Amino acid sequence: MTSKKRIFSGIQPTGIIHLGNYFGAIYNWIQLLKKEKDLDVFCCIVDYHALTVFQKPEVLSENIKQLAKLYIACGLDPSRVTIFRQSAVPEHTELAWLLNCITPMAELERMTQYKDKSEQHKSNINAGLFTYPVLMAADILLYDTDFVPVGEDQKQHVELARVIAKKFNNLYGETFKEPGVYVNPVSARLRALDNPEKKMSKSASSEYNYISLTDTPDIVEKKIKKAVTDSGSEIKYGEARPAISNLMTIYSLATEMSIKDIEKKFIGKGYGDFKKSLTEHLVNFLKPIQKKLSAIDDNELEAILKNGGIEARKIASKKVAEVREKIGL
Ligand code: AQP
Repeated sequence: MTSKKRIFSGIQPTGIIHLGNYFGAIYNWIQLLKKEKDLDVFCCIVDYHALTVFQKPEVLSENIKQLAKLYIACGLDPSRVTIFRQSAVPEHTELAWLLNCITPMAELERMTQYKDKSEQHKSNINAGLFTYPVLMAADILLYDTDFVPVGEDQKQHVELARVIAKKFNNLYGETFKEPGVYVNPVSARLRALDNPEKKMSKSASSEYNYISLTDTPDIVEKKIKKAVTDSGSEIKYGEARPAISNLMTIYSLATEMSIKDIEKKFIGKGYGDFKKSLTEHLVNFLKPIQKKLSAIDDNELEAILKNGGIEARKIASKKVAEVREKIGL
């Protein structure tokens, strides 16, 4: 096992990533990297997970490339982190099968994301959607991960990975590290701009649900203008005011201003002023990411992904060999 602390996390290439994916996941990976110099970080493009919802092949391959570029454009330095495609490391699916055979159905039936996604995709409730958390457990456990930084919606899946690790260790002897979970309380769950009852989601049916990292200034302006607000007109944070509180959270994340300071700044002003200012800050926030994104070369990206896959496989293949031996295969 590694002496360095290791983190593993991934994002599905199911669309262009949004502010929720950025602040709920990527931002935390970067902060952890800044805080701890001696950290081993695995940033995966979980393309097998994406297949639990039908993806058009040409769109999927574009989304995989775009997500890898966005990782880099957001500040993940390929010389410090391992960026790779899940499908480039076959040990993920091999371990998933082995773990499937010790995972109780009842545990999977409790998963809220399975229930939500089955509700959203009634015509395609496939077995992969049901066993998705086992593949995610395999992703995490393959690398002796110390902790997994995720948004709130994925917390239950990381907890299941712990349960599966414990069960395997009890049956076959100490093999897997039980991973911890890290959820940033401020950005744990950014809500949809068009419905604060729902979370921001890249595969939402309306583009007014989210701000993508590639949205142009015009689109950001249009989306923020259309974003729903609560009754009343005050810029005040509170549980009874989920829509404006969500926009204030986004404001705070993009500007690093505290909620209190934002409230003070907008005393006596209305939603119009607030939205105009939020738009300006978001455009400025996205500008450097988009600039960096447009400068990434396709061939260079391919080399980064290839190398990432080779590095990941070195660790994953050792772990699977150990597991096979313990099981008696
Ligand atoms: N709204 C959100 N707020 C905070 N964090 C979020 N995450 C997702 N949505 C929010 C976090 O982003 C990481 C990557 O998520 P994912 O792509 O693996 O799948 P997801 O959680 O299902 O995200 P989406 O955007 O809703 O994708 P689709 O539409 O394909 O289902 C995770 O750490 C997640 O917690």
